[in-house]
Amino acid sequence: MSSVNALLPSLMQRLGVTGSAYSTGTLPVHSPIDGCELGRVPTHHPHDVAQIVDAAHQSFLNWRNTPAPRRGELIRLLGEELRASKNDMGQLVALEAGKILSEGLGEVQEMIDVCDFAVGLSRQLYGLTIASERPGHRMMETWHPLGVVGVISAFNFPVAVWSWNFALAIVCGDAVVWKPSDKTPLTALACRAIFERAAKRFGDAPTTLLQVLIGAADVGEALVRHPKVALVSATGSTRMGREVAPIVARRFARSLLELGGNNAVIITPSADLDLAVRAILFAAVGTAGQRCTTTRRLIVHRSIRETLLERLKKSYQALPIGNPLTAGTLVGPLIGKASFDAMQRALDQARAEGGAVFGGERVLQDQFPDAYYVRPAIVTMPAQTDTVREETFAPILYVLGYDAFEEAVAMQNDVPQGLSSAIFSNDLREAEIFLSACGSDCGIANVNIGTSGAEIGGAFGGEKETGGGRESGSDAWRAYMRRATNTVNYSRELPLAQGVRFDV
Ligand code: UN1
Repeated sequence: MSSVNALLPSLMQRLGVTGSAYSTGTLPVHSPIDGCELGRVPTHHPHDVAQIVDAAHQSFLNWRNTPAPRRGELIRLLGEELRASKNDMGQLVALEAGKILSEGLGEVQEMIDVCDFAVGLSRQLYGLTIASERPGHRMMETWHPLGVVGVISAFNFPVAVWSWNFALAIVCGDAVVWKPSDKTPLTALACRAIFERAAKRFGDAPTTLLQVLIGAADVGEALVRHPKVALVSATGSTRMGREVAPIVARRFARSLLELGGNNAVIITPSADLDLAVRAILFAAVGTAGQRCTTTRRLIVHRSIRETLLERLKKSYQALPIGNPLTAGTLVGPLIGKASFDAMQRALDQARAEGGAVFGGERVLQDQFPDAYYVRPAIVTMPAQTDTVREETFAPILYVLGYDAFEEAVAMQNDVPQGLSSAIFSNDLREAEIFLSACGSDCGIANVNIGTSGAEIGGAFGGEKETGGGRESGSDAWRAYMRRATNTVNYSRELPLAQGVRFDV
């Protein structure tokens, strides 16, 4: 037993997951920290899905009649349970996804924050009243629970992204079937156990409000195809989204997609470079480059490119890379070998396209022969080539130069993805243009902060190949409800709209 999986049993016990739940199955779960096997989780088969969705639908039929503020109470209790489990859950995220502890804890905090947000929302799910053109009539919009929500989440935010969907869906009166990444089923089992504690304290929540589907893509596909799944909220690669979206569209259900990003930071001549360097480091190498908001491109004014590059390279050389559970580590492992191979392939392609690669090599191989630690890479590119325009889920930062500001904005937008973006500038005009209609085309556009680490209060998501969905804060709740337009006639006449006469 490695020192990593020795931590697991007591952690899982405190979180409320019994040993058999992760030791008696066929799906092996490995820790990216040292490659050790953490457990073997029982999996579902695609033909189990129909029954699971039917059970969720039964819960929905019942739950939709519970008043929304009372539904909020369940999420308030979930927030309390998450607070009590924050340390353990943060550690489990670190063990299973390889995040440094501070980021594991941050992810749990993100869950707590969205619970608080959803509790407030549970008293604010309101629609408009609209002036009717007819005398003695009133029009209004009402928002009703939608049905069963299928949540498909990725390994890199194994619990926070689920909670964005779950907390909102539950206060909106829906039931959830969750298919976590098959790389991170343990954190999903722990979330379920935590939720079950909240549900027990709540008293009368339907038992199948949350069901966890463990398995490979075929199980996810069965979920996506099921006619009773009213909304499919899927987070992951653009390739996955391309498969999911047409299936959901064919049955006229809804999808909420949060797919790939290729996030850029523009560094202008007036930028505060101290601030910029710190922000770039967190966004480019944090989570070992495995956030969908990771900074993948730097578009730097040529007058400061060399200065910035030198500072970045110096910082990159000093990065503490290693076991994410060790205090002081800032860069943990990649999720696995396939990620490492994809990174090396991208670096080779970048070289072939004229790029100069700094870093990017595997490190700590002697200490961790079965895990994949890399030195984050900086790649100076002559132009925005095909490789730069692709999202590689690894810490590669492509550096491009610009002369005219319009050129920088055009370059930022000239990629297929549209998730997050940022500008570092103390020039008000540049900053405002970047945020304007002719500026960044992304769902997230920031000034003097990096591309990653968004708060939950804003709507999260992006345009183009990022899929167009918005999750988490703002009015993202509307995706989890259906809207009805109601016209009420309180007169004794029956006037028709548009002045139509139909006298019988
Ligand atoms: C993701 O990588 O899928 O803004 C989500 C951020 C986090 C969420 C990332 N709050 O980086």
